[in-house]
Amino acid sequence: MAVTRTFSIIKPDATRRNLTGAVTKMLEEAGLRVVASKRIHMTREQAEGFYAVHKERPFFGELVDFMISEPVVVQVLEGEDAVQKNRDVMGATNPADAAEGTIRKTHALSIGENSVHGSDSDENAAIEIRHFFNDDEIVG
Ligand code: IDP
Repeated sequence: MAVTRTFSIIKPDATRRNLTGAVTKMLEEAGLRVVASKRIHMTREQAEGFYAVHKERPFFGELVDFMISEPVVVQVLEGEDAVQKNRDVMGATNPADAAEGTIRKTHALSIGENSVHGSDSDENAAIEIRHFFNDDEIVG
């Protein structure tokens, strides 16, 4: 299995509750390595651009308002099959459907305030990483 990268966001509901370390620990224990990390307060433009794929969905406005409500921690994660590994440890979008031991089952508050984002493909991971990080900020 190839070592690849994925993009992660620790969302405002988690940073607000001081769970950055707890979430990162779960990512690391799943076999992912944090090779870049920064805490930012997203602008509305950044959040709308990042979630542009969802702009026709009914929850788009709510999602953007949430993502800019508090700081987030954006990270690049590296590991074998990183995209899938991260999706596995994140759990289902709705914490009510998430498996035991996943980040969302453990920490998420609702389908919207669900603690973490993770890229859904290698292609999107590359796009999302470029959205937030320069090459010299990623130290593998
Ligand atoms: P994912 O984050 O598990 O990949 P997506 O379907 O891509 O899930 O949705 C992106 C984000 O939009 C979710 O993580 C969640 O924060 C938000 N979201 C998805 N569905 C709903 C909803 O029905 N109500 C409110 N927010 C939602």
